[in-house]
Amino acid sequence: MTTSGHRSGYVAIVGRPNVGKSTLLNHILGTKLSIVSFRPQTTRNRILGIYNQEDAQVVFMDTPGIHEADSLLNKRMVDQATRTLSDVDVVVHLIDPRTESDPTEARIEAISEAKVPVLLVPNKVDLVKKSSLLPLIEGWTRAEAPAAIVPISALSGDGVAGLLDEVVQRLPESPPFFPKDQLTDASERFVVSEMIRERLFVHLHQELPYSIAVEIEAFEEPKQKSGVIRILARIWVERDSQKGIVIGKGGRVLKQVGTEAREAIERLLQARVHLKITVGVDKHWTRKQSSVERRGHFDGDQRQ
Ligand SMILES: Nc1nc2c(ncn2[C@@H]2O[C@H](COP(=O)(O)OP(=O)(O)OP(=O)(O)O)[C@@H](O)[C@H]2O)c(=O)[nH]1
Ligand SMILES: [Mg+2]
Repeated sequence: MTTSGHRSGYVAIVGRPNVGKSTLLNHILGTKLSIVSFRPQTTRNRILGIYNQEDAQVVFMDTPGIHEADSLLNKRMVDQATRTLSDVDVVVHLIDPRTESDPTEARIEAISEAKVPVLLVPNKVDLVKKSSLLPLIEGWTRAEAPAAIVPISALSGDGVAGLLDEVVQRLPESPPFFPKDQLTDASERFVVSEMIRERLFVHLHQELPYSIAVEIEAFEEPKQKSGVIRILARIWVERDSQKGIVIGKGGRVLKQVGTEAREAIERLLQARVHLKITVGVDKHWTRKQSSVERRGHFDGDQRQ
């Protein structure tokens, strides 16, 4: 393959929690790689998703939402997002036009100070009137001086092709960094643990999802190609009382989570899966350095 005319680069997708970063990555990839929920702070790690077209490879990095972090776990998440800003070619900054119309309040310093082109992307435009975008765009142009402004709906895909064009034209000429059929650098184990965590985010109430980590304890490939993949997962909670809630009356919650997660994992791995989930207690793990590193998959686990 000749490299002339081929562009490659790294692109960070950043913004406040819940603005639609993971939804955008999944839409671009045409597959569900990064977990999505209606709750803020769903994504905990930097998730790398590789988009390929004939003359370009874009390595997108989905990041945790940037916010005022309190707990050790949250601080670690925000740290993952802001550190990403320094190793990319382009930054895609998603904003929610409903809650971030005023850039004097919503501006994130670390993004404004990024040394690479920033594309400002008002997302969820399916939920707002077109006329409300104009003043917003004027304000943000003054505040952040973005290289371009591209309104989109990550959910419907409206505007996403235009955003991809804006991204690709700003990447340097370079051969691809990854094989052209590779989707991510995350391990199957990590992505599988995320699918389970997403279902917990959807089914558990209030603060409980934020106390949860998922660990894959065994992942057995089948002996024959058409066989069943056997996965043993453990859900970690912080307190004894949380264990019962995760299991639910008569095991109902855990059963539902398990069924839905198994279906998602089967779609992802294109194989039949047997999934067994148990629940363990690691007291106050979100406040303990070593547990946050291990249970939060910050210690390089995604790439195992
Ligand atoms: N209507 C509408 N909803 C959207 C759009 N994009 C995302 N959402 C919804 O917004 C919610 C949050 O989406 P995520 O993709 O998880 O947001 P995120 O920025 O990755 O959130 P964190 O990982 O928590 O920082 C989900 O309920 C999505 O379905 C959009 O363009 N339109
Ligand atoms: Mg996310």
